[in-house]
Amino acid sequence: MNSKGSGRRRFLKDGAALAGLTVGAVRAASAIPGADASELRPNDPHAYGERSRFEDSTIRIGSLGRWTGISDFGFRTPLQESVGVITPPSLHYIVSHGYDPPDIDPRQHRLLIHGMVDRPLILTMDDLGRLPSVSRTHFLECNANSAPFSGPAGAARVAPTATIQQTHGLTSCSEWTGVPVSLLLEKVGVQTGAAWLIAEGSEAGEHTKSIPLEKAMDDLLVAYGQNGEALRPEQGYPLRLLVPGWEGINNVKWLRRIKVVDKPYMGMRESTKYPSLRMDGKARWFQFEMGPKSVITRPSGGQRLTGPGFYEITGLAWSGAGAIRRVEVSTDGGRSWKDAELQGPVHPKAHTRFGLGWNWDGREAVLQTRSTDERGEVQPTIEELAKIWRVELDYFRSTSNIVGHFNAIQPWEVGRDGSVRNALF
Ligand SMILES: Nc1nc2c(c(=O)[nH]1)N[C@H]1C(S)=C(S)[C@@H](COP(=O)(O)O)O[C@H]1N2
Ligand SMILES: [Mo]
Repeated sequence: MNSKGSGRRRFLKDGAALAGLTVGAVRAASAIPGADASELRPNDPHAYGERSRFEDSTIRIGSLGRWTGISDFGFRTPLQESVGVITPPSLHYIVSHGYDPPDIDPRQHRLLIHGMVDRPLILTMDDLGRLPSVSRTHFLECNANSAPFSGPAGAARVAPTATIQQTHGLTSCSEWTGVPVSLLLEKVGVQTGAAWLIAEGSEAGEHTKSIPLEKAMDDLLVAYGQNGEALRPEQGYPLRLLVPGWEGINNVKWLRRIKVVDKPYMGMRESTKYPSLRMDGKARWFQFEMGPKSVITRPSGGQRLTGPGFYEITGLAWSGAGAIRRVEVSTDGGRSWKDAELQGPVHPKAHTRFGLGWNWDGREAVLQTRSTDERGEVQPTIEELAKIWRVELDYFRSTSNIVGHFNAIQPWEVGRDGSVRNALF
């Protein structure tokens, strides 16, 4: 860390290295030999690998998937088949508010950083590639993940037959590679009085989000890499903002502009869509950080145990506050709990795989987990969540608002026939 930090400072002091990165000094896209797309993608099935024809998991659930534009809640990670903590890019969930991914040529793409800064910058992808990079493992989660009512594309209330892909599939975890936003902000020179960033995407709808400067200086990245390759178009190719641990909406895809300002913009996301309305008519505003959460991925809803005997109960835990410290498993509906084993390394603000051996005796059982993060916060039951929200328990079961930040403990009920059902709703 330290050596990296001082290296970065050296790099910044070396003015010559960044001399080209100023407004007006944008270089023409460099001539890459063979940069024609057809030449870059030879027609050879082994040139870019495919999985075995026996593997068929996808992010598409039945006929869901198109509401407006590409998705809005349609494409969810099949967590029931997940192993380890990394989501393959092709199985990353997608939420885009009404627009297909723009077809961006990285040689034409620019990132503008301006507003309350001394030296505004326009960066090419090449410029970004010359800066010191970091790679960090972080989850992304839509704030609507696990909402009891999953909206038009989810077409209804979460049913007892729902799979984990339906209930929890709006989260994925990747190793992201990019440049710390703090480095870029140091370079442009943030003026006194500045307190927020406004980040803007390149799609026709210009998705825009306000983010506090303090968070930006802490751990934001502009990311161009995802699990060892360039971002997928659906994930924001060629550049996205990564806002570790905060609700998905902040992670602006197809990022083209960061404006440094003194106040948040009360845009559509800040004012109408993202505050959650409560039963008493009040609303929760500016919630950013995702709370501690965990879920058993195997066995989970829709799966079937093939007979009594040994099974490893395994799943994922994560928290926007930092690292997961503890995951407890109950096989009796929450009466007793045992500590699961965490698979290391445990990355902060990342999916963390846990496991616990279990001998199923063939009788009905209710399996559930609860996680604790490094801040000591414990994942709530649905009853506790209702108290935190100051709503009746029934609110979660009856509302047709999308309940954001729903991180209640998820029970799965194992029947005598080995079938597994959602026991929360
Ligand atoms: N430009 C842009 N960025 C966006 C969105 C969008 O519609 N446009 N959707 C946001 C929402 S609501 C979520 S949950 C995440 C989803 O990221 P993913 O599609 O890579 O999983 O992207 C966020 N960034
Ligand atoms: Mo989202």
